[in-house]
Amino acid sequence: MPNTAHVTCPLCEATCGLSVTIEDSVVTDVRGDHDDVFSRGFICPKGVSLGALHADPDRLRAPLVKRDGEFVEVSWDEAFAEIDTRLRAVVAEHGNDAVAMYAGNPSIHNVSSALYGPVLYRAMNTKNFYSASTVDQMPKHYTSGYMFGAPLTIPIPDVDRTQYFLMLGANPLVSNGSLMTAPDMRGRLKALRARGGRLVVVDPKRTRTAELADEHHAIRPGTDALLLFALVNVLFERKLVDLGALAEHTNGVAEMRSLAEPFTPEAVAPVTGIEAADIRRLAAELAAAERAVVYGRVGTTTQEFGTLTSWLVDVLNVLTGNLDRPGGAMFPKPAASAPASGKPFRHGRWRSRVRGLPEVFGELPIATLADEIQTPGEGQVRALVTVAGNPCLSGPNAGRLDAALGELDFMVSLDVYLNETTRHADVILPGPTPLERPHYDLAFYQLAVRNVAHWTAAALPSELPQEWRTLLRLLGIVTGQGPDADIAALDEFVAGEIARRAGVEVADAGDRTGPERLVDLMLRAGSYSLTLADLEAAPHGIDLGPLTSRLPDAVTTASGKIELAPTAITDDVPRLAARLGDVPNGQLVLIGRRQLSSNNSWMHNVESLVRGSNRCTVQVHPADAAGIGLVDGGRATVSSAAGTVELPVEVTEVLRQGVVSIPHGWGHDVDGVRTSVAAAHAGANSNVLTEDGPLDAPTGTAVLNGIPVHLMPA
Ligand SMILES: Nc1nc2c(c(=O)[nH]1)N[C@H]1C(S)=C(S)[C@@H](COP(=O)(O)OP(=O)(O)OC[C@H]3O[C@@H](n4cnc5c(=O)[nH]c(N)nc54)[C@H](O)[C@@H]3O)O[C@H]1N2
Ligand SMILES: Nc1nc2c(c(=O)[nH]1)N[C@H]1C(S)=C(S)[C@@H](COP(=O)(O)OP(=O)(O)OC[C@H]3O[C@@H](n4cnc5c(=O)[nH]c(N)nc54)[C@H](O)[C@@H]3O)O[C@H]1N2
Ligand code: SF4
Ligand SMILES: [Mo]
Repeated sequence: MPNTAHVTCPLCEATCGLSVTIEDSVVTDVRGDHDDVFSRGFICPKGVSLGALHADPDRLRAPLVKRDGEFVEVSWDEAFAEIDTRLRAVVAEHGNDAVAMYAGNPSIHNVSSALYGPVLYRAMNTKNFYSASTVDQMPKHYTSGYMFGAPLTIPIPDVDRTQYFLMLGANPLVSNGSLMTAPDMRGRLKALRARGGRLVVVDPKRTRTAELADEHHAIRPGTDALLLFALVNVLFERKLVDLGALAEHTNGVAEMRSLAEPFTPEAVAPVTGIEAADIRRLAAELAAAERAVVYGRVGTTTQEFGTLTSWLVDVLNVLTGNLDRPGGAMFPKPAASAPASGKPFRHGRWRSRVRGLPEVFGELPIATLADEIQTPGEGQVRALVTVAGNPCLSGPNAGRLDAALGELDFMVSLDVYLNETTRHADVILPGPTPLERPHYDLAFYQLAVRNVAHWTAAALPSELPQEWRTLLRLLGIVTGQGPDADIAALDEFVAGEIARRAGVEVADAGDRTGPERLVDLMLRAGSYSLTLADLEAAPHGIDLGPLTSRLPDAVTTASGKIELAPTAITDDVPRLAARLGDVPNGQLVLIGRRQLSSNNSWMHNVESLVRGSNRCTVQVHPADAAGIGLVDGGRATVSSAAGTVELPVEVTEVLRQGVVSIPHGWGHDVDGVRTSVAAAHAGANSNVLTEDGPLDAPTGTAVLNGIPVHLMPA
């Protein structure tokens, strides 16, 4: 008899509910769950392929240890014994900072690593903690920390009730939304327009989202902060600033007025490529809309002025009175959340050894990991632990990082594949696939456009240990208890800590263990006093209603008020002001793009996902192509200050002239990997072209968009 499991898809931020049909332990069908309270049947090609991912013969099913340069399958005990000996040797000789850790994107989409990873990272007590955040959303954590008091106090567009949506550097029709958990963004944006609302997209490319919009502005890459500052300037100039109920909760309005003064529409127009008249009109429309929201995503955070852009997005939401009100930018109230520290946010508690870059939110920029590995001296990084990350494809100046990983004394990877990064490891510890593990989307319900909760039990039994067990075994090694520490005792300790901070009793969770117990405790401590049993009784999820106003409680700054102009942010304004007058000079610049059937670097080994449009090409505007002698379907050599790649050309007028686009996450044609499908659809690694020198100054986030490049026919 087939049975149907109702699961939350953990692959991207949309958290779709899926119905998975299983016959004799084989997945025979995956479709959108029409009864899911949030996604109502929506699904994308990646969700459909969860069964194929599970069945992938290349996926790792036993630990691997490298012996004489070749990986061999070993028992779990042997793998941990190897780690115990070699990792402890590095620490004994060189200290804790000699061990770096890198947490990749899927580690936050996985309830095991989301809850138990941080316990390991803290116990390692190294300055060298890195993650995908500094090639992604770190500017948003930083600005949220300084404006609202905590790095996870991130305002989310209330897309279902807004009447005016100004969206920059995001393509949710392809990405399915980010820092805005909302399944079926096409449906939601169409509904916005159907109720008479307006969607304005700012993107150097006419994306699928831009196609759907009322208005699209093809901005010059990297100049969003100038555009947003000009909108602020017009709001003050035309006396359109109206904080409404926010006024009594906000500091810094006068500072904003003077900071915005130099950034007139006329001053920024030639730099951004957006007409002054359009900027004035956009500001007036934004102010006039009954309910409006400004939102920026990865195109605005992974660029030279990521922090200033993230900041100005929320400054505009406050100055127009749209923060914390329905239809504006609101703070979700998740059912389960990690108890906050209570201390006001600050950064720079330590600095990187080589470049002196400040710590932000507990980590250092991934752009400087190669420096730390390759620069000799006290504190040099000699060992690395990666958890669900592929920085050799996802990090800036990837050619250099790849070489640096080859120079380590010891490396351990928790990963499901032997790929471009994990090939450098000495030990690879595999984990279960999404269908073999329980799931609760701790991170993304905190960023969702509705308050919802859905618990997923493992749909299939796992042949591999759950990753929380693997992480606790590593914790045992790191804390000197050896490779066979008492996992149950360590888990008891972790649960005790969570319960203490949340103000509940461990015993309340009964005889549950692992993530089940932690989620149960966090639900009990949460705003709705739910239990895991409540969620287990609701296979299609529980809808906790639309977002609600949360001021003043949500704001935890030292003043208790929203800080519009904290110096930790405004100190970077002179760097931006220096760009006024910086008009295009004919230099081509590179931006990235996401593809519907892709998931950063790692789902290219599923045959159904690498067919058709999912191709790694360099897109070039027809006028630029003609000037260089490139033809559609031909090949181009693309070079930057960091490196050179060669790939097929796609000539398309959807790009702004002067801008070329290459998707990231490709370049699977390296030696020693075990991903046969991906290798046959290798593509080129766009991060060979991105640099690790220039950064978003406040946060050290890599500049992945707006890279100067040269193209030539290959
Ligand atoms: N040029 C450019 N570069 C970019 C971006 C861009 O837009 N342009 N985007 C950036 C962004 S936003 C991000 S988030 C990063 C992502 O950067 P990373 O997180 O470094 O890379 P991913 O491609 O997500 O790699 C995920 C790894 O986790 C493994 N994995 C998948 N599922 C699991 C699991 O359940 N358990 C374990 N242990 N391993 C698992 C995969 O095999 C893969 O090795 O890339 C960034 N890089
Ligand atoms: N199908 C699919 N979905 C994904 C992923 C995936 O790889 N594939 N990755 C997931 C991850 S990790 C993340 S972080 C999210 C990201 O989610 P989104 O931010 O929605 O992702 P992108 O599609 O990269 O959209 C970024 C847009 O920024 C534009 N852009 C580039 N430079 C600039 C600039 O300087 N200014 C402006 N205004 N725009 C610019 C690009 O043209 C692009 O359209 O997607 C997630 N969802
Ligand atoms: S949109 Fe995201 S969550 Fe939904 S099915 Fe696709 S990958 Fe899964
Ligand atoms: Mo990301």
